[in-house]
Amino acid sequence: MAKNLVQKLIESHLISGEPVKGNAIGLRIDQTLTQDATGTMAYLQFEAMGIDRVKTELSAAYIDHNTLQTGFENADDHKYIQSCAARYGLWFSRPGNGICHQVHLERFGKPGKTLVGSDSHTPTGGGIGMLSFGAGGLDVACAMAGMPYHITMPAVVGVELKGRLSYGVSAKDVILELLRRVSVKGGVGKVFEYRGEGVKTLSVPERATITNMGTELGATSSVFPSDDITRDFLRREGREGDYVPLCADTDAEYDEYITIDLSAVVPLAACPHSPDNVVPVSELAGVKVDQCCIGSCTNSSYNDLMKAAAILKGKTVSASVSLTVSPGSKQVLSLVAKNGGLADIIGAGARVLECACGPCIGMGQSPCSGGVSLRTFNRNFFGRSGTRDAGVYLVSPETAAASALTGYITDPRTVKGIENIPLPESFEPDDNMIIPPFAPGDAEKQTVAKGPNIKPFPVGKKLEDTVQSEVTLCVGDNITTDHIMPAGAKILPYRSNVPYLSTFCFTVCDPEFPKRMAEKGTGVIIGGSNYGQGSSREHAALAPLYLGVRAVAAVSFARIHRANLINNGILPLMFKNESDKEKFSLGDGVELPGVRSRIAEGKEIVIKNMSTGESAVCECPLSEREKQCLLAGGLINVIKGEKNG
Ligand code: MIC
Ligand code: SF4
Repeated sequence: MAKNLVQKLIESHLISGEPVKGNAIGLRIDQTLTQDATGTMAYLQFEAMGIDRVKTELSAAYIDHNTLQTGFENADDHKYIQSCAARYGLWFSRPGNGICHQVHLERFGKPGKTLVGSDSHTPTGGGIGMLSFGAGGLDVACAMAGMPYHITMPAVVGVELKGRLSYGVSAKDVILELLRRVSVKGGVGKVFEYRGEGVKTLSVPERATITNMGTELGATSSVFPSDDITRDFLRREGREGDYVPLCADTDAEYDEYITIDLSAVVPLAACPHSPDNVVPVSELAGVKVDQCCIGSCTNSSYNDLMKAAAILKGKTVSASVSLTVSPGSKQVLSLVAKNGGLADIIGAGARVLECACGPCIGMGQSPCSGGVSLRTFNRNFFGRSGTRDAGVYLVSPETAAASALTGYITDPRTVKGIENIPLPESFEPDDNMIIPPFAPGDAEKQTVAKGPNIKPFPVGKKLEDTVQSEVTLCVGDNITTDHIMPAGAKILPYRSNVPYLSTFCFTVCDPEFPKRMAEKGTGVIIGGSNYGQGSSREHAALAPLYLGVRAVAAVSFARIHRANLINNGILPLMFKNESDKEKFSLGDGVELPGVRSRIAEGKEIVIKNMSTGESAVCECPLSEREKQCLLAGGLINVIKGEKNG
């Protein structure tokens, strides 16, 4: 039978389950990556498993998020991660070397391999034909320990690309077009596989922009075929040997079909506060801009920056705009410097930041009060920029650069000079900022360095037969992990200190939540649809666990967050009738009678409202493995139980 590329990649890595849509499957994982904001927890969990050395083909640890060091905390985390890499056989990418997804694509990613990363944008690897997933730290720790990665067999969407992009239109506009059509929840349970003639017109960095931001669709992953363009990219990276051709069979079938005519795509922008709130840039023309930020794992490649440089060349950034540029990697920055782009960027008055996530995760550069910020990033969730009343628009580098010059949102098709920037003949790779794994024998002699801010992670307790609790928070649809566990320069240094971090939990929605939880010691959260969208940060489950959250009852869940809740023993319950959500208000006493046996038997769960006498029926579809996790109070308890006999 003819197969699509996703089916082929899954079948070549299948360890358990039938690869039929909706089934629980386990996949062999070839590579892992972590970044520093989620890495500390992942390595603490890996250490708790008592494994001597990573069991993957390749595991890499990156420092790219928490690079603003206003105290000892981030520096201590970097040191801890570096020492774990040395001790357990990982590659270590030093701070300054770049954003994990960009560097992984440049130096380590291989077509046909599987990759799990403790960052939701890990599907960037799909740009070179990898099957790559974002996951919570514990799932990455398990993959490092050689365990399979468990997902629900996804539906595969065949995205047929036709034609080629017109002048001033970029790959960013393609994924924004998809977000406009599909929405931030339209991709849940699906992998987007790109195909068709238009694929050949896109370079690897352009493909990676699309697979990177496929995460905002809620998708499990996104993937492009591996073809001559992939080979050419790898050759320029000095890695042609890593190339393998991969594509779908000619008459392969898909669960869904989407067609995008690249020549009909126009410059687009996602308006505040959601990546799917997309309109043509031309409709926003004339909106006054305060800040433009070019960078992030979505748009910080050599070509992205050189295109921006071509627009900025010989001009000056508008007096009312602050323009920042953060290159994706040391490789990008070096080449842009060598080829004159950096001089044009600096000459125009841009503020050049280090090769890191930077403003994308609120590590500095918060916009002014009520400001309009145009960012080439992938997320514009409420409050993420660090300025609550700022309006963040997601755009292409061309739109950001053009607008930075005029001071108003500007359609890049109206500016001249966006040359077709070719890829450099060689990316001139230099891995001097990547420390290779220590050899067995040497690795065991390395000691792990744990600073005082690194505290043990919380562990759940065995699920009791009846849970008695109280509604401690009611929230609406599309709650992001940035609502649950905000990031930013002030809070991120505490990613290794869950007790302290938890004092910020949900404060974006309700400043009293942590205090209320501390008083009650137990709680149930009532949510809407697509609860937990966005980041893979396990902290959005760890902090609620620490505070005593027992269950989240919502209309639906985002994939990674649901997995993180289960891994940490928090029940993800789905209202059978959406309107039942209205039966619960803040402060209502609730009871989940017989919940332990009902979970074990795969039955529906009833939530009784003890204050009003009403009740709601919830579904909680679980694989066998997930059931065990919830019954034991989390995956760590299951693993420990298995080890002890
Ligand atoms: C993000 O873009 O939100 C992050 C920061 O990269 C997160 C990871 C984290 O919260 O540390 C992600 O996307 O998973
Ligand atoms: Fe970093 Fe932003 Fe990419 Fe997350 S989305 S990995 S914060 S650049």
